[in-house]
Amino acid sequence: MESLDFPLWLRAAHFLNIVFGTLILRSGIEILSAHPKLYWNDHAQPRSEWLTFTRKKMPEGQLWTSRDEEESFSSWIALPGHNNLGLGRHWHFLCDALWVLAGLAYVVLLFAANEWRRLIPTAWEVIPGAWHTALEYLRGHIVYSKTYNPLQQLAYTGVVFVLAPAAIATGVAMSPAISARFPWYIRLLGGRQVARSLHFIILLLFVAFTIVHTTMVILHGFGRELGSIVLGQTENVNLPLALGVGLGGLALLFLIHAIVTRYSLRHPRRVQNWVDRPLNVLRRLLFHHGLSAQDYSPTEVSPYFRVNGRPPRESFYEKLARDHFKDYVLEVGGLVKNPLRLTLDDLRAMPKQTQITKHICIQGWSAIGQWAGVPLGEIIARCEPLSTARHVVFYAFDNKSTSEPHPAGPGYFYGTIDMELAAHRQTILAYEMNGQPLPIPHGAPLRLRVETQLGFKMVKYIRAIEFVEDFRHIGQGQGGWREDHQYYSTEAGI
Ligand SMILES: Nc1nc2c(c(=O)[nH]1)N[C@H]1C(S)=C(S)[C@@H](COP(=O)(O)O)O[C@H]1N2
Ligand SMILES: [Mo]
Repeated sequence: MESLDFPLWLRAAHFLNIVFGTLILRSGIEILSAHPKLYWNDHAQPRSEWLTFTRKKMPEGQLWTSRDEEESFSSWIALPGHNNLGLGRHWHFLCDALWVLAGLAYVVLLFAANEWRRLIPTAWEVIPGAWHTALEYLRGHIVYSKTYNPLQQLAYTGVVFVLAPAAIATGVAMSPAISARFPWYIRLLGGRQVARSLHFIILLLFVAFTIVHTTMVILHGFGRELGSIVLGQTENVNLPLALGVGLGGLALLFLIHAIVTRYSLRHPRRVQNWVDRPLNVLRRLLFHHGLSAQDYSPTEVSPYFRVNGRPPRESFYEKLARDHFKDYVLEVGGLVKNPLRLTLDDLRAMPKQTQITKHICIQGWSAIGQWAGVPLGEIIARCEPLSTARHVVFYAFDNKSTSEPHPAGPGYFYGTIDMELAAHRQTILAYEMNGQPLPIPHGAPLRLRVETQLGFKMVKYIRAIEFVEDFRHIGQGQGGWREDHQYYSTEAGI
């Protein structure tokens, strides 16, 4: 047990870690490209970023949206590359789940097989020991021993038991469902954008570790180390075989990346349906059912709130807007006992709810705003959906082919939520923002707020509401305009 004869399960775990780790890395970079800016404040205040990966400048005094800030990264660094946030997220979450599973199996086996002893330091002497080893290395003394030296113990334990859990903890903190249900959790971390920045720094630490680790392996004696990690041999290593297996593993890694990348770019809908949809079972379980407990204070309201989704350009909308929406009528229909037609005055006469919440856009930015309007539950109580109604569809006034021909796409914006989210206490039809009538860029005259979900679910410029049994016959059948055209997952709790 004191030698480095790695058992097969440990070598397999090492390889899986490389496969999932690199896929997570590239898909993570894809996600970053959708909002290539990092902040320490949850207003994601423009020009307050501490790090950016874009040269784009947003025009002053003119409406720009967060889609204009997106970058397109090469497939060499991003999975799949070319501005495909939806697909990047599918791979990121799939590989996260598999990486966590493989990691748990590894840790369980580590203890079951008593392998943990060589990895986990058992005495505080490891700290001065690691320091001395580091000094030795810096002096050019490569100290090879059959057991891990204190520096290795510290580094490996740190990666497995500190860095990996920290990556998970900061990743989960980015879920709107978690931050809505447990606002203290992101406060504890210093905010959502702090969690996002830390998530990125953790990535850099993983990369730094991998570089140093690989260098050390080479310095310690490449042949012997390769023998132990691919063949489990430390004595009399069969070097050609070790090299063959090692290179074979590397080739397999490249092949996996190449296939996943090409397949995603060619068959985005299949990736959405086959990779993402099965994952929704897990995502629903973890991120669907909690209620939002957000109650930020008025002093926390963001000085600037980004816009995503440009206002409608259709003349009938522009006419409504010119008349301050006095002719606006919200149509409520579908599988309901009482179809409704409600003017803004009708809506204002209903019970009013005000909430200060954090908006989290799928691209990465956040902002805090105060919203006031009618709880959707009030509408549900009045229209009385039939028992067959399972989803609520929100149809919008913005035709994306005119409001945002580039880089957006065809058809009118719409979105759906299920009856459970519709009944949540912070699900409202907002007609006010920060104490003012809802501004046009933010969705006048009426927009949805579903405070446990990503921003794209919160349809602006609502024209009509329909209760349906299924949404597969609407649009391209994915549950919303962004799901249809950007391959987002309709399950938007993370
Ligand atoms: N009608 C409509 N609603 C929409 C969108 C859109 O393009 N059209 N974009 C969504 C996205 S992606 C986000 S993040 C929020 C942004 O809301 P805001 O513009 O008020 O910040 O609106 C959502 N609702
Ligand atoms: Mo968004």
